[in-house]
Amino acid sequence: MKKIFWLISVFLLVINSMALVWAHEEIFREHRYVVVGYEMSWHAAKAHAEALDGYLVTIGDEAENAFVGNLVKRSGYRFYWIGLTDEVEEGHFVWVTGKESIYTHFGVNEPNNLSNEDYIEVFAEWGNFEWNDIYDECNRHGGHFVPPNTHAFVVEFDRITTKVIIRRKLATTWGVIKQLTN
Ligand code: MFB
Ligand code: CA
Repeated sequence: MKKIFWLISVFLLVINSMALVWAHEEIFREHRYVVVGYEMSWHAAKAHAEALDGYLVTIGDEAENAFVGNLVKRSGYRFYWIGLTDEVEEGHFVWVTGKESIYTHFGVNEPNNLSNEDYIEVFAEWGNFEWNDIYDECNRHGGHFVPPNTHAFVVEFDRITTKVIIRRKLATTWGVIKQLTN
């Protein structure tokens, strides 16, 4: 009887972990990237990412920009927040991790700070994932509103967080086993 419970528990853990991978997320260069499809402001998305022990995605080069863009595109969203802002000093862009923004990938004539735009979104639907500065509302683009369920954000995790997730799942599974076998 105990052997059956163990088999079921391990099976559930494997499926659950795979589900974590399948839900619009992938690993790239030892980091995990998760596309979150809830529409929220840049600040709310930043807080949500940090509440998950991650951070709003930071992009260091062309390959990472293409990886993140394609991940969002495959997830079916049109726009997404990245963790870049010049809210402190206009024109001086810094990442949410505090790193200076060296690599950038702004669209033509961007950033243009049109009516005070301090937060960076990326267009996933065309081009090669150019960046645009916009104000802190996820459903406005210069006065017109984007359709619902088209604006996402990307949470980046250092590899260590993956182990935390798996450790938490093991603890949950172990708890289930103990309950079932008592
Ligand atoms: C502008 C862009 C601005 C808004 C607006 C709709 O580009 O700079 O941030 O997205 O389009 C023409
Ligand atoms: Ca802009």
